[in-house]
Amino acid sequence: MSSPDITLCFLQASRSIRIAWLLEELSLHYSSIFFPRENNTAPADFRSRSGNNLGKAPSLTDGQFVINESGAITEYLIEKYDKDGKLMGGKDEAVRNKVRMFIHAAEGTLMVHCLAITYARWFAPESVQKSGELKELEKGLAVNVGKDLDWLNSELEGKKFLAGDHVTAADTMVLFSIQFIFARDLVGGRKVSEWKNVEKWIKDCEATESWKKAVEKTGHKM
Ligand SMILES: N[C@@H](CCC(=O)N[C@@H](CS)C(=O)NCC(=O)O)C(=O)O
Repeated sequence: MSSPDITLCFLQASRSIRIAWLLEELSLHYSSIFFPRENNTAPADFRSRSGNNLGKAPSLTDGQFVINESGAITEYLIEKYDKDGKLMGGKDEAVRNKVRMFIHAAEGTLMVHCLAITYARWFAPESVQKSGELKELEKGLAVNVGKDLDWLNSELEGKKFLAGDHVTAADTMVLFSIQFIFARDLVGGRKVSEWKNVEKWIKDCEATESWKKAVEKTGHKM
């Protein structure tokens, strides 16, 4: 196979870091194009340069292909370049099933729950913000986020990473969701120290050489 021609369109403080971390784990050579945020959103040229018509990050090109959606990019990269299936958890079917579940839970459960709060903050009318009703709404919405963290904490019992002793796509997908929750205070003011296994796992993920390289190469900052 000729060497891949991979470019990651990287938006600051975004899910793009999931893909940079995965690319580092796979030891793939890639270029990263950095886009700063403008008023919280992707800049106008992101859409045209990335080939993502929705204007959302991350977006990846590999030769003739443009792939969007962090979960789909993850599956694409693993299918194509992770021939021994290490990032999917190896040969054990139960572990692979777990990794697949986390790949989807990262967006389909974790981000859904915490983004409900982000969107309420962004879009609630001023009257709701000022009346204290937003705080009440946030409190209700944060219950789901707290339950997600309880679940993750129990999944991590006795494990260094989500699927065992090495990084898999479960970690590369889920870490951003969890960092986002605490960086944006989306669990009712509760601190990560309440979830000891999650707290340790975040540190272990951030201590991997692959994570550090991904951050250095892309310029990622929450
Ligand atoms: N489900 C998509 C979500 C993509 C998404 O919403 N990305 C955000 C950044 S984390 C974005 O591009 N925001 C900029 C904007 O909406 O302008 C994925 O997992 O890739």
